[in-house]
Amino acid sequence: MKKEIELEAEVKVEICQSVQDLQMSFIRGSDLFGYVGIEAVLDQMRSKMMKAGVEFNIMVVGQSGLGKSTLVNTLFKSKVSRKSCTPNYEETISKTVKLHSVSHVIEEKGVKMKLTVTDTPGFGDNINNENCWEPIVKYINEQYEKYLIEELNVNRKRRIPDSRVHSCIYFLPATGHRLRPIDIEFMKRLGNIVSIVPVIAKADTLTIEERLEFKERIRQDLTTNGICVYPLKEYDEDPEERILNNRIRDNIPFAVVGTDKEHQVNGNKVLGRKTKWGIIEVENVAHCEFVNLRDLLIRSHLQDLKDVTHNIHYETYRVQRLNQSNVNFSELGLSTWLLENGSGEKYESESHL
Ligand SMILES: Nc1nc2c(ncn2[C@@H]2O[C@H](COP(=O)(O)OP(=O)(O)OP(=O)(O)O)[C@@H](O)[C@H]2O)c(=O)[nH]1
Ligand SMILES: [Mg+2]
Repeated sequence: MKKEIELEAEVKVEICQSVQDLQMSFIRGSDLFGYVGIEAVLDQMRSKMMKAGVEFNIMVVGQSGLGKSTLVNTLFKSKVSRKSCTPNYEETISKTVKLHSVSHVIEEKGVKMKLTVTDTPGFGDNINNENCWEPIVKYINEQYEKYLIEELNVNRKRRIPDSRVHSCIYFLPATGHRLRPIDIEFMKRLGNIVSIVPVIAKADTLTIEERLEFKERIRQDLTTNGICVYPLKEYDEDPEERILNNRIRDNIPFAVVGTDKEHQVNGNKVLGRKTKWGIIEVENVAHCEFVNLRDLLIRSHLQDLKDVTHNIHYETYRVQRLNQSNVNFSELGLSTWLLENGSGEKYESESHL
């Protein structure tokens, strides 16, 4: 109650300062003679949201052969969209050679989500891996640029299509040692432009102790090298969120296992990797942390990831871009032209709608 009165006083001062000669009176719910229905705004927002749907874009990045493409398939074949995709057991995953996006529209309880996952070619195959982050950084910035151009357009669309990367899953090899210089360099660059969620790839190759110790060492290395990974402490909005996010921060990087195969376990079909000594169940929290990753991305932090992308990363890009070019329409035209005609590359995308 005390807090409420303080808050009310604060709001009054703020409003009166900003709007002079304004008389304000505050009526609390309990003082009302009847029900006005303010809370119904939540239903209105829900209904609008259900109609509009949600767009969410994930990107997978890391050294070649760590299981990025496999994990993309795992995401689509796991509970996220099991119903909406037809498993193709014949298909084998081959080496990814170019940036490639796959979209699925997933519907649950009337809410539609267009989930797009961008798979990237792995780095580390060349003798010289200098600047191997450049194509990824370029792709991420190009999506900001596309959004910016739409936003600045005189006849802009009511809903700007959003291809910005909301989350970048960064794959670390399960070496059991420490972060490698190449991962440090890569993540340092990415951390400034996108929300990174680091994961330990092929975690089935580590024992429980090795996994725990490796995770601890990675957390130390991330801190000592000043690498920004999601969720960042400075963006926690309240103590409640801080507690939730601290739990995630204490648990990253998630040790994941990927597969695109289903097996029978106790009469149930489960996504897993069949080995000589048994089946590693991808969606079993006792076996690996794939579910923790999926829950973070979809169940608990999807909206926050979108907000951070829009309010922090895109905003930084927008300010830099407008300052540097002092945007005028002729330049805008040029940028549009560059994007449409390929400032170089065109990326492949595929939709399963
Ligand atoms: N043990 C184990 N093997 C995995 C796992 N995930 C994928 N693999 C295997 O690792 C190999 C490479 O997997 P990909 O998904 O093609 O790896 P990638 O990171 O996409 O590779 P590039 O496209 O070259 O960058 C395949 O043989 C997979 O079956 C995992 O979690 N554990
Ligand atoms: Mg691949």
